[in-house]
Amino acid sequence: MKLLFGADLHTTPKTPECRTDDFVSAQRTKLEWIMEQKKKYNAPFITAGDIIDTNSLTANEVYTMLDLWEGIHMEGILGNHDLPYHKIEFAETKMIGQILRKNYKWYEPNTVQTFPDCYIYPFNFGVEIDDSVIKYPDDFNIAIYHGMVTESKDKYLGGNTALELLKKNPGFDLIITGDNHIPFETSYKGRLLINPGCLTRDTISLVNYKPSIVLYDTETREWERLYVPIKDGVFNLETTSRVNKKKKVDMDEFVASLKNTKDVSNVFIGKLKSWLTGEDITDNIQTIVYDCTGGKV
Ligand SMILES: [Mn+2]
Repeated sequence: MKLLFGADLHTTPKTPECRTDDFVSAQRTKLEWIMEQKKKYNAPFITAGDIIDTNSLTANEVYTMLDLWEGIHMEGILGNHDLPYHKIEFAETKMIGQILRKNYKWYEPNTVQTFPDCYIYPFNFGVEIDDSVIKYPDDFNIAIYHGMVTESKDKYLGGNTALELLKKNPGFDLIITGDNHIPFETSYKGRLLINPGCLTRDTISLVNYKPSIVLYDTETREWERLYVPIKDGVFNLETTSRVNKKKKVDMDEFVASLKNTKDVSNVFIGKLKSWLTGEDITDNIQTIVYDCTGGKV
């Protein structure tokens, strides 16, 4: 059968500073294109996580997200961006809960997804790939994983290299990974790891990036990348320096406002919460803040 894979959609109602077009409608066009490929190849579209960019949304932004996802259906695992506080137990709270229930068939941990001629094992964010869970070793087994995997040691960003994962998990014929936004593929002894790469161009560094999804045929074991149609001239190339400057001012303002506050406890938590809604806040920072405040933020 044919399967379509993608990763790191990072759908968002917020327009990145570097984009000059209607970013929500650009994302909608992309999602509709994915739906067309599903139909064309009679294949499910399975993601390796990070289908949304952030859970910190205003009510209006929530409505925009629901419109963006209206009638769109896909399935797969959850990434760190999909999980409030990066915890799987919060998966169905907040914004993601709405999308998950309506539009995204989420593979719960410790399950096996059965397809006509293969099995897919989900490794959601926070769960390491482990081929000892394979139930039918003689069949075609696929792992789908959200965690940092790099093409080589030279490009190391933490986590594992593709070769390490393939060597550690000989039971999987195919491994699809998300989290690293750079697309690549690695094979080892006839088995393959594909990192589809991100689907959204939301920073200035991605101006020449060509987002793609993967079409895999489990009968022939052949595969190809399908490139998502994108538009030229949708970037404001002068935004980089402005964004960096703004980030510094925001941080300075935040620190200064704490100095003028007598009752630090509540105000601090409130300020921290609003600061965390900023689009430049990385997942690592969110996790650290969550852990340091005992889950209050
Ligand atoms: Mn991501």
